[in-house]
Amino acid sequence: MSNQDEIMAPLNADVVIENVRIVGSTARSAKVWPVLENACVAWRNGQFIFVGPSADAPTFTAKQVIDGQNQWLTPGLIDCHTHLVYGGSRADEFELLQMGERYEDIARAGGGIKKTVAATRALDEQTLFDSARKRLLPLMREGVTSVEIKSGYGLSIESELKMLRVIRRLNDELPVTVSATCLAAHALPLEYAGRADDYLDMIINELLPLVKAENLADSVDVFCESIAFSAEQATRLFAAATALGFKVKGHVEQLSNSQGTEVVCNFLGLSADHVEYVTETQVQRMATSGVTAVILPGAFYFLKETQKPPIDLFRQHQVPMAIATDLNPGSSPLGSILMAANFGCVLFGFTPYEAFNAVTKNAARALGFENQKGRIALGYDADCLLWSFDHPRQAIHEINLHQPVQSWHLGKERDLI
Ligand code: DI6
Ligand code: FE
Repeated sequence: MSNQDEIMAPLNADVVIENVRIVGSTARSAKVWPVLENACVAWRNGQFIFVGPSADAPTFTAKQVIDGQNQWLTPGLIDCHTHLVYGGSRADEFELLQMGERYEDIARAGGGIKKTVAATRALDEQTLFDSARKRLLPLMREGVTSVEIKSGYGLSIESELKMLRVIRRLNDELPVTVSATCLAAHALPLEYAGRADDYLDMIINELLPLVKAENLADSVDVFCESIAFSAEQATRLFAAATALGFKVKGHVEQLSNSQGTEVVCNFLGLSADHVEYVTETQVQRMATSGVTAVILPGAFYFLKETQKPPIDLFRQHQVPMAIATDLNPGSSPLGSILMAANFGCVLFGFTPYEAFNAVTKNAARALGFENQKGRIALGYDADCLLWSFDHPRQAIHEINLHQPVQSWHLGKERDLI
């Protein structure tokens, strides 16, 4: 066959969507939405094989052709930081707090993370799976096609493995991509009170090799904070984790500056998360180390914090910013990525376009998916959403008023009723 014939031959596609508007991926500024009007996309085997103006589209032989009716097609949303697998509820503690009790007293009486650990340990794997599925579905209905989920409420070999198996099952049984993170270094379990280094030894010498052997996690995370683990301990953990081939990331500078950011940067980690107390020097380190800032406005809101992450510094030093829900039973019971994006705007000053990128391409980067997800582009996974709004900024502005009219994960249409 000559070259000419090859060009003329119709392209085989599974699905073609004609007549849509697409948010482009290169903007002139953080204020101007780049838009591709009259666009056409096509995919085969779960990956885009054409994205561009309809006028440039080749002829397709397609199993399904959809008229997009000039509606918007966006990439699937990505929630890159959640703790949505857990047992029990902490709504009773919220009630006590609102009635004037002090957080420290509640925690001392066995509340807080300890309470969630006890409740999570008590559940069998199936019950834990069912309750997590119930929390994941609302995110998916809103348009989430990739989500990161952490362990960290087991804090024992058996219970951490149970959580991680549930997380893998969510990936295997639901039409969503789940990135699994081992956060055994979330808090010190009661059995190890006063023996943080022994607990860390257990994670390093026993738990992580088992997690690796069963391929139960992609990354390892740590809560680096005065009330949790130190920068030295985080360094020890990351050295072991990277030696086993895990990617690393950290909960850092949330409540104080504990120098966790430097540790994430030293190990060229995926992301530094929370980062309310980060300094300009640390932001510069993040920029040169390619570390994404994951901003979690839900925890800031629920904890009634006042220290905001320095988003101007991230802009200035061109550190990509992602936004995530941090969905967890205590500090961020927030099951909406679009509301998290809205909080990023209202609480921290993101522009709606920055917030949109923060829950799509920058969130993909925070998971190491930057060449695969978060954009509607040639060769990328066909994770995409068709919406009926007039403009995507509406979904960031108007809380709980927008859901995709159609959604696809790896090229397959999802039915999420
Ligand atoms: N930072 C937080 O805000 C949460 N974990 C963490 O590392 C708290 C999680 C909880 O309260 O259950
Ligand atoms: Fe978190």
